[in-house]
Amino acid sequence: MFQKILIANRGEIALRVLRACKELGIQTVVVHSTADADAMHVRLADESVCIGPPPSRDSYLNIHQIVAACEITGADAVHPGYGFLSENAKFADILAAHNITFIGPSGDHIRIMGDKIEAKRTAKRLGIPVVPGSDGAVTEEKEARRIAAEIGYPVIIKASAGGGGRGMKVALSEADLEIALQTARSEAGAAFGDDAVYIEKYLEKPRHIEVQVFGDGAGRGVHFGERDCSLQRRHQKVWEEAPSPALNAEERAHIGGVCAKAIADLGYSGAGTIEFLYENGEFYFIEMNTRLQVEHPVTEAITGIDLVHEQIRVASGGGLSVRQEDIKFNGHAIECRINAEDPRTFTPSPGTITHFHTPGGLGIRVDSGVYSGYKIPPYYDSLIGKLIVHGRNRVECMMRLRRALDEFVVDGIKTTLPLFRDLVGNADIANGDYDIHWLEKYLAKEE
Ligand code: MV4
Repeated sequence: MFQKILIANRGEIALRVLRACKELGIQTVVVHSTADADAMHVRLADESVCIGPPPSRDSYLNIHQIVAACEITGADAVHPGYGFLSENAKFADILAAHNITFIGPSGDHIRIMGDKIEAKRTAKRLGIPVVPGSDGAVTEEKEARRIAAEIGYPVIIKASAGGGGRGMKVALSEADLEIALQTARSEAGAAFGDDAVYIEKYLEKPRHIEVQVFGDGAGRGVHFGERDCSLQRRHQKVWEEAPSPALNAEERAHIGGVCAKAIADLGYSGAGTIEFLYENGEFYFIEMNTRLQVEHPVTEAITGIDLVHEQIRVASGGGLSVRQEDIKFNGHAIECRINAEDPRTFTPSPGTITHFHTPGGLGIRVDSGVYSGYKIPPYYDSLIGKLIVHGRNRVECMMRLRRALDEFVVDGIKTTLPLFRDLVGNADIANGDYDIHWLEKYLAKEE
């Protein structure tokens, strides 16, 4: 087991990882920018190292400073959290070269999944169902026309170096195709320095369902069920739940089994998320994330398993603590992302939180690094906390969520809490009847 882990992140996820380390008796080091000197994770860590000024590229993204902080403190592993350097293959390689363990998959696995064409080709080879489309990059309009005619319109053109919604263009008919291909390629080249694009059938009303997987790096793979993350705005998830209201136990076991086998065959190590679009009873792979995700607590709630413990165990060579048959799904969980933003316009609202009171009681978890009197710096993303609610079934979970939202107090800044108080009373949400476009349509109507 590791002696000392350096946490290369901030906010609620730094605290989340720190808690896991404390439970496992592992010493903790945090790195922070000058803007985060008063952050909760800095106060709670055994050691802290200031690595630079507020802008992320000079601090949380500065690989040299982070490696130096490891050398100075004698940390033997790094947990990257999510965002920042968590999916940076070069960072994973540099740590390995310094004999420091990156708590995550190999640089090579990160690289494969970071290239969306390569990721899709790999998924297909491993038996994961993918969206119909081109087999690789498309450059010629003639070829694009042939593929689009074959799969049928509408089609979507995506940047291989994109992901998470960046660099996509929809063509409703052949008349749109040439422009869509040209703009997608030139935007991808400008944004990512890589103009490779690929074509897929455009699914019109899918849900976003992702499967939580783990590999032990030695040929074993397991799945922890799925999360439904269809409620998004501008590709930012707002509400996530597990299990998906759209799936039955048979579909869950089937897609989970396919994913677990793929992870085993890939020789993957650590936590991963296989993202699908789900429409008319079919799953279509879109991307794989090679990190722990913001919404991992809903999976923890329904399985009772600490996923950060598992990440640390696997990275230290101790293997997974569970076999597939030990993973049981219990009840329902919902996560609300509480952002320091206007609840209608989503404009960031940094400033001082004058009063912070979190709900409690059975089935309630709040992951947050803020406190009364904390001043939110304007330099980073606006997530200030997550409310995760568990119940024996979805109805009980929703009742508890409504009550917990009533108890939650965040004064001094605007937050997205009022949005959740509206959503929890909405009939479509109560029925689990929503797709990836539901939230944007709802917000457009409310204006
Ligand atoms: C799609 C799609 C429809 N058809 N691919 C957006 C984020 C990126 N991960 C993939 N995305 C999409 N890919 C095909 N073939 C629709 C989206 C999409 C979306 C997906 C998940 C959640 C919210 C979304 C909002 C708009 C578009």
